[in-house]
Amino acid sequence: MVLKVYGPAYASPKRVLVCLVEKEIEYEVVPVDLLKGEHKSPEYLKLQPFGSVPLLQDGDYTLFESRAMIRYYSEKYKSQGTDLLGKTVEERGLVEQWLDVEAIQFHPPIYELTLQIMFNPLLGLPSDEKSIKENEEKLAKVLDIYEERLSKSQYLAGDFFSLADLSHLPFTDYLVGPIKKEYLIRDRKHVSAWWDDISNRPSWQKIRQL
Ligand SMILES: N[C@@H](CCC(=O)N[C@@H](CS)C(=O)NCC(=O)O)C(=O)O
Repeated sequence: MVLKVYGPAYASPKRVLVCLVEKEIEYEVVPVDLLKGEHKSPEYLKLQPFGSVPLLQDGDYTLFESRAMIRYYSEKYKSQGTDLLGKTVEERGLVEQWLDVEAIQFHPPIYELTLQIMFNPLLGLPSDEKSIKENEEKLAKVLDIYEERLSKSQYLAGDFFSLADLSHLPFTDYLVGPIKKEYLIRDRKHVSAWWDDISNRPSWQKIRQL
């Protein structure tokens, strides 16, 4: 049975889909319209009690939380497709470290910019300029640390592409696209080269169009 990923149009599900493409795992997508509130329906909440996408069904096995999904499939199919976890436990430790940095440091400000600049207008809500300014500044500080790190290694966890890099793809794509803050990437030489490298991977070029 082919695994199903719910909500392919949105950024967090795309984190999972790009990983499945790198790992050469077949999948089906199930559309979920957040603007119509389909993620809050009683049937959906039975499967994903927090009411967000992605949700993944692999036969009888159900997962939510996109980063849990990418860790699970990268481990389960370690020797298939691109190895996204590193070759040694030390490399794995660095992959986990930078994956956590993405989730804990990078994601909160970029998610707030996404809500304020992209989604509030779609929902007819005002954008909070103070929040935009504060989160832009927070993200700039995080990217300064990335710039330093990427001046020493080609990718975040070392000289190999990993889940740590992949996890940044969907929301950074919003940042340089509809959020219109590409300068945050382009003003930093090493971050800019890293972004060109990872965003031009065929896996991401395929998934970003969904
Ligand atoms: N930590 C969750 C976050 C998922 C998330 O924020 N999903 C967004 C779409 S990108 C969503 O469903 N937003 C609607 C909502 O939470 O009500 C994950 O990584 O899976």
